[in-house]
Amino acid sequence: MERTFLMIKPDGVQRNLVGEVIKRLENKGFTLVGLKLMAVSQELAEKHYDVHKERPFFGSLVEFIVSSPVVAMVWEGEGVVASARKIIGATDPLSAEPGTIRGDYGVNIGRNLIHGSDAIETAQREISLWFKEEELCSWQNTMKPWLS
Ligand code: RTP
Ligand code: MG
Repeated sequence: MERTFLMIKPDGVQRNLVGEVIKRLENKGFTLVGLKLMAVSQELAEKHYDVHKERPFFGSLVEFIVSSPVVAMVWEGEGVVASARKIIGATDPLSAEPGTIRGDYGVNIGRNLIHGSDAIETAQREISLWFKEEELCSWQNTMKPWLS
């Protein structure tokens, strides 16, 4: 089953949007398979954003990610990589559509609340960068027949 890596950035945690983000992914029908609140090391932040290392915003981006805890998550489901990117919205919150996380809550490109893997291969790389295999749980919903 397809998996993606999402990270609620320091601004999302500080603005108490952790529950809201999780709710939107749960409501869509995706399955949470990994979750941790963590302080990020300089090394991990630099590796994660390695693709942007020549960009002018790289230093301030890494500095922001290590400044305060983040919530790292792995979500599972059909088409979850692309779908989570849609739920998150465009990079610049001022261009992001209402109804998306960034469109509803973001105000600044450098404070856009959440990261989501941009492709299946990127997701695989990011999941193994942020999580050990034993930190991830594969599980099935066995409550459905019991509740309905
Ligand atoms: P992310 O990787 O965080 O999910 O965001 P994204 O794919 O939508 O955007 P990306 O191009 O990968 O950029 C990574 C993060 O860098 C910051 N950024 N600042 N012009 C700027 O100042 C600028 N451009 C990008 C954003 O926080 C973006 O999420
Ligand atoms: Mg990106």
